[in-house]
This record gives sequence, structure tokens and C-alpha cells, in this order.
Amino acid sequence: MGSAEGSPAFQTLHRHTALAGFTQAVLGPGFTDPGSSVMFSVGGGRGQAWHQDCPSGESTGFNLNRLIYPEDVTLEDGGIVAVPGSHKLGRIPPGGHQDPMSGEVLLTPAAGTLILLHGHVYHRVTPNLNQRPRLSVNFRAFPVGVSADVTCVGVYRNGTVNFCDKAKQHDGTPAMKV
Ligand SMILES: O=C(O)CCC(=O)C(=O)O
Ligand SMILES: [Fe+2]
Repeated sequence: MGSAEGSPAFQTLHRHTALAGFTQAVLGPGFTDPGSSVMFSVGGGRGQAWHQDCPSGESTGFNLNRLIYPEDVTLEDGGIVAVPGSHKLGRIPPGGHQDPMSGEVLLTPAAGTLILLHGHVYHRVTPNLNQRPRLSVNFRAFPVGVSADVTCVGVYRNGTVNFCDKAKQHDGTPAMKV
């Protein structure tokens, strides 16, 4: 993961009027979108374990992922799997990091695809079986009044990880036990 904020190409994409329009349609006016992240999921990697980007609890704070895929993503590269409607189901239940969940949907985005994903939705990325990295760009947005710090704590099936305290790790390594 790295910052691409200095790149004119990323700034153009980040500030694209269509992206702002979609975001405003979902979040309403006054949203913030402070940064961007580029994720290289290494070839032969373990994907990303089931997670929610932030705690769902009683708080209504959440992030909106705006995921853009610059290259075709095949199942072998690592599909993105999500459970529609799960942002209303509370904390992700305990279980295996890549075990199928009821109602899950698999997406293999073509180059240029934009996926809007509520941060409380249960989601995972399947292992990259190829030797080339899988690429995704995320311009996270936050509703008015919600700090970007809301995503400090990622929620996994068997624990949580505070990414503001330590380096990001999405490979299914057991997180802090709850
Ligand atoms: O790379 C992906 O397809 C999903 C990444 C993800 O879960 C996230 O950025 O929160
Ligand atoms: Fe995520």
C-alpha cells in the first residue's frame, strides 16, 4: 500500500466530477475524501481475509470505498467477494478467513470498473494464484461529520486490528483475539 497523492493522474481521477457525483448521490453533500491508497496484492499471496473496514457497533460512522481497478481482475488474480446487505447485520460473525458466507457475491472487475462498497459490508479478496500483483485503487470517502479515523480499526471474523497503531496486514494472519 502506498500514497499516490502526488501523481497528477491520480489527482485527476480523485477529483473527477463523475466520481464526486456518484459519491454525493450515496453520501449526500459535505462528504470528505482525504486520500487514496494503491494496493498491490502480491502474486501467490493469501488474499484479504473477511473483514469490515470499521466497527459497525452502535456507531453510525462508516467509510465508503470507491474501488477502481486499473487492470482486469480474474478469479485467479483474486476476486472481491461481498455479502450484499450485510452492513445492516452488525459485527461480522466468527469463522474462517476465506470460508464462503451465505449470500456472498463474487466480482471479478474488468479494467476501469468502479465499485462502491459500504465499509460495514462483509468482504474479502480471494488469494492471488498468479505471479503478477493484483492492483486496486481505493479513494475512501466519509459522510459529513465522520472522521477518516473511523477506519483505524478493521474488524475481522476472529478479532480486530488497529491499523493506526501498526502496519496494515490483510493476509489472514490472526488478529488480536477478542
Ligand atoms: O482490493 C480490493 O478489491 C478490496 C480492498 C478492500 O477491502 C479495501 O480497500 O477496504
Ligand atoms: Fe476492505
